[in-house]
Amino acid sequence: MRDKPSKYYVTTPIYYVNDKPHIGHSYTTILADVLASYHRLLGVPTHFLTGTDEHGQKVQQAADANGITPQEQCDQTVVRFQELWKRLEIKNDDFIRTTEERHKTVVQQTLQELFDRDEIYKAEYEGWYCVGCERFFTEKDLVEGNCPECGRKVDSIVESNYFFRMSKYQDWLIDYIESNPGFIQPSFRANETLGFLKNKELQDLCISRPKSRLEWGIELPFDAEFVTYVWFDALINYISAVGYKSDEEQFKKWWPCSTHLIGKDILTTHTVYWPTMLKAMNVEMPESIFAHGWWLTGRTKMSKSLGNVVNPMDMIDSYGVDAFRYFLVAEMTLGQDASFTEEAFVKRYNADLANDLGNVTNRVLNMISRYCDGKVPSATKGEFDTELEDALWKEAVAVADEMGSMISDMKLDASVARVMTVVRKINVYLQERAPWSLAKQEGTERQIAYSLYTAAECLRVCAALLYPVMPEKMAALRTALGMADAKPQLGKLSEFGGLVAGTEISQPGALFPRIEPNKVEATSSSLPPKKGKRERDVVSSKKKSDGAVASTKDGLITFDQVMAVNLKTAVVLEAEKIDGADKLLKLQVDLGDEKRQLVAGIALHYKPEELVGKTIVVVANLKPAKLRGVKSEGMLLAASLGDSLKLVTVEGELGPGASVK
Ligand code: ME8
Repeated sequence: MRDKPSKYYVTTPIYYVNDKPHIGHSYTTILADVLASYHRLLGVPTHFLTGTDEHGQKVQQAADANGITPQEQCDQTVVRFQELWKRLEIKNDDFIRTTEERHKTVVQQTLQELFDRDEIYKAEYEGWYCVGCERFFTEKDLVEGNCPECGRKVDSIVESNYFFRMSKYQDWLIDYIESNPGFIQPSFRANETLGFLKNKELQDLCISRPKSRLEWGIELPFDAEFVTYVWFDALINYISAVGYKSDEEQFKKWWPCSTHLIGKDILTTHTVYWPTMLKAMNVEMPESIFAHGWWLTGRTKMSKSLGNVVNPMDMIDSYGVDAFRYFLVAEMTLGQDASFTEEAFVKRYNADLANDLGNVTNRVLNMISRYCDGKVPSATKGEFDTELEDALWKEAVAVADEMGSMISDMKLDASVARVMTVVRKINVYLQERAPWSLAKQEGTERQIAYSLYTAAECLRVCAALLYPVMPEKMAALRTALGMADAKPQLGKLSEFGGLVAGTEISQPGALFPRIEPNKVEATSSSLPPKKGKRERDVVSSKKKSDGAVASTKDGLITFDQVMAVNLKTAVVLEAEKIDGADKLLKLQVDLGDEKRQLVAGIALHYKPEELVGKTIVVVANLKPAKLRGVKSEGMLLAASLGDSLKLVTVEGELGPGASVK
């Protein structure tokens, strides 16, 4: 593990309030939240800033289109960002709006100071302007006569404006980037900026807009005819929010920023404009600027202006916050682009969360219930071999130790993948150690206890490491494991013995219920279903008041009614007779993402030992009931004719949890 930093200050871009947020905005904000949470849990003083960029032409245009004032546009849209961050469990320490006085004052003071020092001057400008990017370009910059950034049409403009002497910092900036390899990350983005700086003469930056063209902005303190260029205003949020020119102590505490997280679309503004502005202001450089890739729809960037965005609220409604956060972090290799499809979401959810993590959680908790009276067992070694347990714990410690460097190297997706390998190893370990077989032998209580304690300890480590990504579910898992504090302390992870023997565990229910992939295919291609679609699919059949599914007058049922029955394959793990009930067998079955107990009236047709290992078909959404006082959580399917009865099975190797349609 690397040394802990003495403090951690992370920022997201401040988002334009011209439209509602989409998955791209959620992604950057979730990444920042994961990083902030990770550092907080390590005990590092942490500050996480996000906010909204409320000035400029885009906001003015949106307001005009909506028939409201720009301030109304800001006030109405900012709420949508704030609400989404709340739903996404984002724990930012501050939220800055650039229309706030605390920000506007700092921007004006900065402008005045730079103007007084001749870092800003007035000149007549002739050039090309892109409204979309809100940037000026020279004739040479244009690509086939269009904006070199977004490809849209540019307008010819001649006007007086104020300029920041950015060009004089060109050599300094090249040198700074070259001598600080971690400053722009990933390194290929540093090369991109260097390529730009080395191949082109840097121009001075136009930092004003005449009010005759745009009124919505911060007025220049030295010329009331002009407002500030939105980027010059916006970038300053990173320091105005932490006390620059207003609270020296706070500013010293947090600045320089540890990581400015941005999308690759705003690389130039952050790696050329911002460092040169800071240099002119005599303010220290941020430690790093990390540019991630784009979420694409097909091959195109998901963006508000292209209208191909996925609404995060729909995804949360359908699949829950934690699953959504997990997918975004796990699916995109940080720095690269990734394509968003709901099919990919469901695939990863079922594989990683329902099958691996959900399954191992159920197995560990169920076995502790069954073999250890529902209490965390004590782990005392004895006359038995603990090689498997030692190896498993070593793996958990290794991943806990590697986490620090993976986080500081911004390998968030890789760190999640690494934790999942341990989750899978716990599953493999349980299969190998087979506590259920040990339970059939005499005098194995201590070994079973040691085995389940080790598995639960490793699960505790995984839950702690995944906590920053899935705070709700991992808190639930920790509570289920009997941990008093729902929040983990990451510094103490590698000490064996975190779980307290004798503490009662609880059953959290299915943490990650499996999603039926064919439901998704039926409802969408790449975009998510409308609000609550998945839930609606499952419960859409007409119900009578007594809860029975109604059939139509002709005795036929609808397709929806058939689809309301959730049939799944299950593997029989254990089977035994029930005392005093000749016809009944009690089965323990594996449903892929959970274990269940079934009671089935098949004792006259099958011996218990014949059933173990068979793949059967089970009604998985049947209300639990008690048969002869024994709980049954589902029903198996069997075909009968006369006296004979045969279980419904599936052909070939499908395994548990497959949906039967
Ligand atoms: O640029 N994939 O605001 P903005 C991934 N106000 N991330 C995406 C994305 C996508 N398809 N689309 C947007 C601005 N983002 C300025 C920033 S900062 C001083 C001023 C994310 O609302 C990504 O973080 O256009 C990107 O940089 C940001 O949203 C742009 O948000």
